[in-house]
Amino acid sequence: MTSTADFQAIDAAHHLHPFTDPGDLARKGTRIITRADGVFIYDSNGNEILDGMSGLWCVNVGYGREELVEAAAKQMRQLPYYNSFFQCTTPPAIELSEMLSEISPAHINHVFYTCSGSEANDTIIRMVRYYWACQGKPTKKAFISRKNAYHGSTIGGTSLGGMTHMHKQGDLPIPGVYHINQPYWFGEGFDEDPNAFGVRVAQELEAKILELGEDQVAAFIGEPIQGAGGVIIPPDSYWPEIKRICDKYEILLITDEVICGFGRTGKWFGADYYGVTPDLMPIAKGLSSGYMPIGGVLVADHIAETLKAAGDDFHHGFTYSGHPTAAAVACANLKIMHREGLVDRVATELAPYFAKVMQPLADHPLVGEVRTTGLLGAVELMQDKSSHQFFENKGAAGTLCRDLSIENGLVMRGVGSTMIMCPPLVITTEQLDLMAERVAKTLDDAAKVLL
Ligand code: PXG
Repeated sequence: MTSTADFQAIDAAHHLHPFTDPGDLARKGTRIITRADGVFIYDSNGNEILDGMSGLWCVNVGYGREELVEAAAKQMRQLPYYNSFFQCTTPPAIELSEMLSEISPAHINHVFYTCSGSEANDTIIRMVRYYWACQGKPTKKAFISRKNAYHGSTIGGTSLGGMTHMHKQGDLPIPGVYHINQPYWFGEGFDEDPNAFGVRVAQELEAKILELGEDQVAAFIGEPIQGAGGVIIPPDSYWPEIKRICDKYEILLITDEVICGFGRTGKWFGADYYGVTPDLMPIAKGLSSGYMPIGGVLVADHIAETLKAAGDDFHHGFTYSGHPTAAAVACANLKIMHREGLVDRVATELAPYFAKVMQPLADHPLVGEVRTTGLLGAVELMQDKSSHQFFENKGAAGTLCRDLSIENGLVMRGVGSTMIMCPPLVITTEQLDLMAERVAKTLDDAAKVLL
C-alpha cells in the first residue's frame, strides 16, 4: 500500500491543486482522503474526521449511498455516454429535466445542462445577452453583482464573482460586469439597524442601474446566502427590495443556487427561502450530492419561450451537457431527497437544532457573531468583541482555527476570520452535538494562541 509520505511526494511532483499556493503545499504535504461514510471522512493516516463542509458544500445526502453507485453502474452498462446535441438526448437527461421542473418554482420549467456551477454562470452570461437581443433590446448587456460574491472560477464566473484577489489574476472582470456592496451587516453595517442596512445596500442596485441606464442593464446576480464569501446571511429586508428593483427596471434576477439549492436552507432553493421569484437559477453541487460532476441553469418560461421562438440555434453547450451517467445519479439523488424528506427535515428538525447548539458559542471570548440559516453556519472570530475589533490578519486567524479544527476531528473552513460550516443534510442531532463540541474545543484551542 502506498504510504502517506509517498502519496504526498507524488502529489507534490505532479498535481497543481485548485485555490492553493503550490510551493507552500509541497512543503506541508497534502492530506489524502481515502474513504468516507455518512458524515465522516477518513484520511490515509486512519483519522476519522466529521465533514462539516459536505465535501465542498455538495454531499447533501451524505457519503456511502449505494443507490447512487448502483444508478451510475446501471447507466454506464446501458449507455455510459451520449450527447444531447444534434436532436438527441438520453432517458436520464429527460427524467432529470422533469424532476427539476417539479421542484423548482412554478414558472421555471426548463433546464440547460452543464458540468459545474462555473459553466452554469458562463452559460447565463451568454443566454441572458442573447435573450435581450431576441427581445429587441441588444444594449441590455451589463451584469450587476456584489463584492465578495462567488460565482465560479471560469472567466465568466470569476468576472461575475466579486473576489478581488481572483480578479487580479487574469485581468478580470470582463467588461460589462459591475459590483455593488454585499449585505454583510456584521462586517459592514454593524452600527445600523439590520433591516435598514439591508434596504440601503439593496438600493445600491437601483443607483447602479440609474448610473448605467436601464437600457444597458441585463441582470442582477446574487447568491441567496453568500457561501464562499463567508456564509453571509442577508437581513430579511434585502431580497424583497432587490426583487422590487429588478421588476421596476425590467432587469432579470438570477439567484445563484449552487450552494443554497437542494435543501440547504430548508427549502428546495434559496429563492424559495427568501420568497423571491428569479428568472434564472444556476445549480450544481447538491444536484448530484457531488457524486458526479453535473450542473445546469434553470430557466424561467418567458426566457425558454423566447429561445424557442428565436428561429436560431443557441450556439452554446458542452460535450457533457446532460451526461447520462451524471443525470442518472442526479435523478437517484433527488429520489433519495424526496423519499427521506430531507428538505423538510432540515426546515423542521435540523436547522433549529443546529442554531440551538451553535448560538451559545457566541458567548465565547473569541467569537463576535454566530449566524445560521438551514444547515449553513458561520462563527466569526474577533480580536476584541467589546470594541468590535477584527483581527488585523484575519486570514491567519482563520487558517489557524481551521487547522486546529481538523486536529479536533472536524472539517470547518476559514474564510478570513469567519469559520464556516455546511454539514450533510443527513446529519443526526447527536452528530450536530458532536460538531458543536468540536467547534467549542477548537475555539478554546485557538483562543490560547490568538487572545
Ligand atoms: N456559484 C456558487 C454560489 C458557488 O458556491 C460556483 C458557482 C461554481 O461552481 P463550480 O462547480 O464550478 O465550482 C460555486 C462553487 C469555497 C469554494 O472555497 C466554493 C465553491 C467552489 C470552490 C471553493 O468555499 N463554490
